[in-house]
Amino acid sequence: MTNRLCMPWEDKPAGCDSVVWRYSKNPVIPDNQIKCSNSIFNSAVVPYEDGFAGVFRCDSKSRQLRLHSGFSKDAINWTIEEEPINFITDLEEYKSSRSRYDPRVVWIEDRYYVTWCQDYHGPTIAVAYTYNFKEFYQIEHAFLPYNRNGVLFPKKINGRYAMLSRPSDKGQTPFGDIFYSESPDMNFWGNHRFVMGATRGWQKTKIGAGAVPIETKDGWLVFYHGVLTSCNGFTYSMGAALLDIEKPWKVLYRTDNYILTPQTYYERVGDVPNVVFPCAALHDKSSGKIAIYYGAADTVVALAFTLEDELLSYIKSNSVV
Ligand code: BMA
Repeated sequence: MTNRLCMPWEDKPAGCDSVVWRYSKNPVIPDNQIKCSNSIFNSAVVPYEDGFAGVFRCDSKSRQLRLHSGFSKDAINWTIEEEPINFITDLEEYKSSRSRYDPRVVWIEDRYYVTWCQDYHGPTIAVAYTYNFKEFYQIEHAFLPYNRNGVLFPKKINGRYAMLSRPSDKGQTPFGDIFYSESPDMNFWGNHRFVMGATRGWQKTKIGAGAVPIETKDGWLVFYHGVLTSCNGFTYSMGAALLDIEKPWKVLYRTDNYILTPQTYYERVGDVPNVVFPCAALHDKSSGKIAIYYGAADTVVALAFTLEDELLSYIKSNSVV
């Protein structure tokens, strides 16, 4: 990220005692922003040229799960392409996939990489790269089915690309822990390591990495989702963890409390109620400002803010690893 990132921001409201606070004009992207969309949620944004670009999960009115690219000057008002991304690939068996969803986007070295969940005999982690958010080149899937929530680190670690992911099943997955994998070439993935598992309370059923990790003085900062099962189904909340810089499969700290949970109307009511699902974060190094993009109730995209120093001390003093 640049030192002068002109990112969305609102100061913490007076009287707010939580470490993460919501944008007052949420949601930033409504369900019907483009003609074909039933819902737009779980989407990823990054700084691009003199503004921002992103990859958006747009479920269509025929309920196909698709990815669309988009651009913005201020990361709040977005122009999203009406047509889904047509991924360029020689891999015939990947072209016909019926479902693409939950993208993450990251700049590594010389290009933007997109990871997402794609149906290939069940969900697995697909990978593509782009230079301009117009042409996207899809390469080999990172893992065998079934897997979700593939999130790349923004740089090589110990000389290798690094990714978090969450092995899953074909359905709604009543379990799930986060693992770490490495690749020398973004093609072959191995050296798999357990990072952290589902524990208790809001993160008792399963967890999954959310935004691309942010490098801080205290470790890799990871926003992740945690799921609780109630008699009414799943509730998705957000937590944060700090992972060791050199060995990111070592968890240094992890919030015992959620840092965001469904409490507003747009988080509690929608196609899937009670979901906050982080997929991206903008970070301004010089000011420590962080803007977190999350899907709300599988229907809209919302935005929340935090400050790096305040969040790091919160994580360290409210941690159960
Ligand atoms: C997960 C994924 C997400 C979704 C969440 C809540 O399994 O499918 O896309 O936001 O469930 O429905």
